[in-house]
Amino acid sequence: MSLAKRAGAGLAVLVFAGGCSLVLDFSELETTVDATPPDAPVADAALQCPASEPNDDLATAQPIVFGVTEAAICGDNDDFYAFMTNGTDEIFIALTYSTAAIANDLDLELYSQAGELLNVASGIEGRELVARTATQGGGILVAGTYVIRVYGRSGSTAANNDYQLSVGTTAPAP
Ligand SMILES: [Ca+2]
Ligand SMILES: [Ca+2]
Repeated sequence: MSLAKRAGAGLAVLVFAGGCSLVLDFSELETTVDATPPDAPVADAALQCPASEPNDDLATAQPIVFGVTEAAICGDNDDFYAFMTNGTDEIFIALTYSTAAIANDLDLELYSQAGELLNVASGIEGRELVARTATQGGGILVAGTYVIRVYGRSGSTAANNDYQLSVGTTAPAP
């Protein structure tokens, strides 16, 4: 084979030394490549709204394991998540969301299972972080179950935003 050249949209022609050629049609392949990759951010918050419902109060907090949870606040209620810790690990909770509109700002709170508010993160930069270490956030959490609340800023019932909630024992990348 001596040469490969384009022969128009979606086509390639391979010319072989013997004089024959082969036309390859990539049109269908190119269409497939345009499809949204599976890890792309979800553009429409409504798509994620039912993902973890109902989880609208402390009592119905959805149990989660350490890792990343993707969901959305869709104007009508808060999202609550419960996790367990062993009393020795540092705990880092990071909430990331779009800042395209201030009305869709999201905030983050951490509660004890009994409902005591322990930490609040309520900035407007698209990323809220609660860290519980020996020197941050009030110290290492004692062993037990805790509840995370994700909600529209100032209790807004109009917030409509996707988010990623990361919970783990190592500090997330800045
Ligand atoms: Ca909810
Ligand atoms: Ca916020």
